[in-house]
Amino acid sequence: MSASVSIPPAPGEEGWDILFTDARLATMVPNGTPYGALEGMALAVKDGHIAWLGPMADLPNQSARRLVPLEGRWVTPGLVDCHTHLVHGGDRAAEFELRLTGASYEEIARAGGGIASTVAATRAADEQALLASAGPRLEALLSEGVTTVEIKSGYGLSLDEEAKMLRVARRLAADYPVTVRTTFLGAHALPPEFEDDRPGYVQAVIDMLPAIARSGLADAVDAFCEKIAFTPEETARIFEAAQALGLPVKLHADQLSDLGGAALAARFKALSADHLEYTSEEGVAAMAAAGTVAVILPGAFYVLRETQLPPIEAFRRHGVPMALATDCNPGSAPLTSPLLAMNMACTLFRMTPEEALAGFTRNGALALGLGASHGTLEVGKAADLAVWEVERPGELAYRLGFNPLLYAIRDGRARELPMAA
Ligand code: DI6
Ligand code: FE
Repeated sequence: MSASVSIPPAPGEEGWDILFTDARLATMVPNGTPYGALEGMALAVKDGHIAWLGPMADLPNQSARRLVPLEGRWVTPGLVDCHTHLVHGGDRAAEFELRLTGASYEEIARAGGGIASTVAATRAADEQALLASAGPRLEALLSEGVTTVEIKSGYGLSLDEEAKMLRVARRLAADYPVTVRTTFLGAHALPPEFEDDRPGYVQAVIDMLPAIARSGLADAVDAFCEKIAFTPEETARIFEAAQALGLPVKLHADQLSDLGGAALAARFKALSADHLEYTSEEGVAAMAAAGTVAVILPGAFYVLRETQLPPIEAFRRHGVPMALATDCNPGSAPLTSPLLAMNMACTLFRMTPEEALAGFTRNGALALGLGASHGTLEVGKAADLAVWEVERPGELAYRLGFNPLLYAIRDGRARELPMAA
């Protein structure tokens, strides 16, 4: 077998860039087998895409510039972290301590701490400083196999400051081996200059949208629909404006109370509704009908010591795809470990390890509108792969604080290929 693949390409003949042999693939393509698993497989990469995938015995006589024998190791799609607030100034460690002495997230937010304190720190930081502070957080995600990440604005709360955050997110995409999708979250909180003028700020967000759309800095628009943030009516106005500009929407919905956020997201055919602890059966049904993905965020649930469980069983019954994400943010989820998020989803929410991995691959991609190009191992999709030193894929959700990633490949490129022949 290896003789047939080590022949260099003849002049004019295009060979593969990389050929992985003897792999176990968790394709995450629903094929009746857990994890869409296929064993004894080869996978070839060409021009950043999966060019061929099949049993070793069927491997065509095709040259490859690099041969990587995997010796039975498991390969999953590169992980997709579809909900983060990775770019922000400062931290909220002091607030963490306050909460430990009894103050609630809502009390802190109402007293001007919480998101508002991160807004002040983010406004005070220049792009270079934001880039420098986001870098290590992004590195932590990459070290656990993330190849696609969504990054929200939402701590700037003016056109210039939101654009600054989004530019930093785009810079991260240029500086690191990761695909970045950006989301404009102007409707995250009231900035201090609009403290007593909610309608004024909602209008200001609507007025920011055309410039945001023109700039190409945002791939989607999000809002925080909650008693401590924006009402369903305000959210709907912002979504109408976003849709008129051709921007898809997503929503922080039903995290702390049931405001009908899931149904609202569904009404706008949102890519996703996120959090969803308080979502009703009607909300779940509306999401199913609209094709809106449920993004489950166990990190925030854990940190805020919430007790209301998201309706996982209802999502299953209605066939709503469940994505999973870190929600990496300085307040409710200072979490940069997708593997720990998978464990939390299983331990706290009784999701299965397979659902947890689907949440960080196939369904994470769906939540970003990238279902056609990312999230599964299939010919034609991006060659985004993670290679793991595990005996079975369920181990990814099983351990706490242990990282079995050998290496990740994004668009067919690795920072290093330790086992390259
Ligand atoms: N929900 C969240 O999980 C984050 N924002 C939001 O709307 C929390 C943001 C923060 O506390 O800084
Ligand atoms: Fe969030």
